[in-house]
Amino acid sequence: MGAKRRPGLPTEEDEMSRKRRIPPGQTVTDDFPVLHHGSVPEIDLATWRFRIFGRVEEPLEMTYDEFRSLPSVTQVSDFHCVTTWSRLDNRWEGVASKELMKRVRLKPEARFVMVHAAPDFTANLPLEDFLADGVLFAWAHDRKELTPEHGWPLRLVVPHLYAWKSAKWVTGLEFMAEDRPGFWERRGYHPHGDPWAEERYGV
Ligand SMILES: Nc1nc2c(c(=O)[nH]1)N[C@H]1C(S)=C(S)[C@@H](COP(=O)(O)O)O[C@H]1N2
Ligand SMILES: [Mo]
Repeated sequence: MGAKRRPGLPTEEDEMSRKRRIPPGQTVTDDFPVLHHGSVPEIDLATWRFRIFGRVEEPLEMTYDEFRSLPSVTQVSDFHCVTTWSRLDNRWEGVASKELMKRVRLKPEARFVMVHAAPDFTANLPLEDFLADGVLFAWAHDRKELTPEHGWPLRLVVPHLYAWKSAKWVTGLEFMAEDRPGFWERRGYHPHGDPWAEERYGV
């Protein structure tokens, strides 16, 4: 059924659907650029902790082994950096935000989350964006363990927002009643960062 495929050659339909996945003003790259503020932190798994605090009934602290033993998923998604490169079909492996949140009881007023990461990095998200499909804490990319420069031992992936929300070297989550700007948001980036609406800078 449908159009005949010549193996290895993309059909016109493939090209069209690929184009539909590229937000306005973005250009696809096959590389995996490394982008962050500061230098790659040195992380010791023995002392690494993931902390959940703020507007929660009980704060939570997890070791790396505990985090890695949570039920994991593999998800393929696109990655859009505000500096205009997009990388399609990234295969991430890790723990879905929804899975992690089965272990957390939020206070009723919790509506936003501040993602905390090394070195001194933060990114804010509305709860519904944090809990969206495709959001996960990843330790592997394209079947390989993350490299230090891409966020090993753990990074957040929020594929439906610009990649500055996808904090590398995550260390915890702070649940908040009110929104507060994170690292880039304080420096002029948009508080939300939807690539389809080109929420790049300012409000
Ligand atoms: N901890 C931390 N995470 C970060 C950043 C950062 O400066 N510090 N930069 C973000 C930005 S702007 C982008 S585009 C992506 C890039 O991820 P990559 O280096 O794996 O491509 O990481 C995001 N995560
Ligand atoms: Mo970015």
